[in-house]
Amino acid sequence: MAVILVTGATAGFGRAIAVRLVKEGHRVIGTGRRADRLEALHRELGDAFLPQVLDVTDAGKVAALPETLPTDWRKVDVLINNAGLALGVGKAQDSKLEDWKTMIDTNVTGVVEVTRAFLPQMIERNHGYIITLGSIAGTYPYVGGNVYGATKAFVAQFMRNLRTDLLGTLIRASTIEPGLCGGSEFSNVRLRDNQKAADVYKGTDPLTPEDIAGTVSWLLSLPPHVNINAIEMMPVCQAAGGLAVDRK
Ligand code: NDP
Ligand code: 8X3
Repeated sequence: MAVILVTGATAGFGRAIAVRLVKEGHRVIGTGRRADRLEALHRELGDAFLPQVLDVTDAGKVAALPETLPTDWRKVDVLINNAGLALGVGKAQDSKLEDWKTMIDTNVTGVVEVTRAFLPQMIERNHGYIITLGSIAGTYPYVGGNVYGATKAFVAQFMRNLRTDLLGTLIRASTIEPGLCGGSEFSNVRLRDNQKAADVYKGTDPLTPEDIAGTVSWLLSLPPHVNINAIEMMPVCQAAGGLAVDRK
């Protein structure tokens, strides 16, 4: 059974992943900014869950995390870079620069810094698995996807390059790229409006956080010589859109 660090375990995918992996017998370190949510999860899951308040945009705290973990939690076998967010659905010309910076700080710099913090111990042990949440938005452009999609394209290429650098080691690296997924706070955060967020999923049968947790669980069940580079997953009710044409 593994020690697994899940960033962004206070809601949505991260929470579902933590719950599933603890139920499967793993020990899970769950991070996020909301201490009350982490404490509630600790009460629910017991001592197989270690809550760690962490803002992934706090570079100093991220770098210090491996050494500040309790000694019997320090050998992290699996890192799941899940914390992330989208802010806004406006076109580039209508978007707020501050929102763009927050997405880059969280989805790009946060992922890079957390990964860099845990790589040395994985290299030292020649053992480990890094799984990062990308998105279909990193592959398919859509109106309002601008910087969010670009951060997820970064994640996809970062993970491909990481995998290349790790060739010759036993460390694995995978990206999960989901499409429309309900049951998380993603759209509430993005739209800053709970009614509009609920409307995003009206009439659809979207993926669920449990579907993502199941995918993580499947990845972890594979034999150690198998590396899944990337998984793109959508609900049956979604498909990649066609190319846009402006007709006068
Ligand atoms: P949620 O909003 O439900 O959860 C996001 C999690 O990220 C929360 O636990 C939040 O914790 C954490 N987080 C955000 N910012 C920070 C930060 N600065 N420091 C630490 N933690 C942070 O979203 P989802 O579960 O839906 O999304 C999880 C991941 O999956 C994201 O990377 C998202 O981009 C990606 N994704 C989501 C899809 C969807 O449709 N839902 C589809 C494809 C990809 P807290 O606020 O407590 O810090
Ligand atoms: C979330 C999926 O389509 O809203 O990454 O960008 S989408």
